Amino acid sequence: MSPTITAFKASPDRGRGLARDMTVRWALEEVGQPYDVRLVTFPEMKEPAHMALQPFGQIPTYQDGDLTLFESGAIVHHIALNHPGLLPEDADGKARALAWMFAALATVQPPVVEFGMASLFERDKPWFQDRQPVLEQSVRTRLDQLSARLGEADWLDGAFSAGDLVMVVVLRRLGASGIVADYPNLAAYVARAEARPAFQRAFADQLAVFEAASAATS
Ligand code: GTB
Repeated sequence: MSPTITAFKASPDRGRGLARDMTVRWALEEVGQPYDVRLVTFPEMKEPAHMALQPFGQIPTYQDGDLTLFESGAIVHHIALNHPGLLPEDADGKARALAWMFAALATVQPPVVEFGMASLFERDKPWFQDRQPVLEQSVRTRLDQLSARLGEADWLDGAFSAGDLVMVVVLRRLGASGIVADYPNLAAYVARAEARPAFQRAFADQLAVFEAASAATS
């Protein structure tokens, strides 16, 4: 039996691969695990059947046999632990890759999301002009530090790992802002990750879902 994940029936990101099912799709593609996708609407995500899988009424979820998981980071970690390809063989390397996953989600992502949400939803607010540079600086502080750590390396800690996968997912959310382009090594890091065949397959699959939903409503 293949695992089943959930994704937006019509993603608000218009197929740019920014919704979190992309993280899980990419991880599954990296390890060569086929999977099924169950598409859900926003109202369906708030119904009891989905809330039983995801207590916050969100996508993605992951079901494999008796196991149900939510939180994209936990799902990627589970996939990485159970298939070769996304974690180093040695215990210390595994622990460091996990640290990078946490760093992506707990240290880099918060300012990235706050900046993005303000750009989307607060442009007409009186505080926007004062607050946005502060939020942007918080993002740049983290990117300065990440850029310094990455240096000229291809990946954050040796071979490509789940830590890189999750970090790139977070950095991609800055795409429209152009901020990553100010950091040539980070821009190259994201491009290197996006060129991976597994990323390309995952991206194409989620885009096909969005295009089908658009065709159905036009
Ligand atoms: N921490 C959870 C995880 O990593 O799994 C976060 C999951 C999450 O935020 N899910 C979002 C969701 O289901 C979709 S991905 N939202 C519906 C709701 O809360 O009611 C976040 C997302 C949404 C849209 C864009 N976009 O349009 O660019 C990007 C990212």
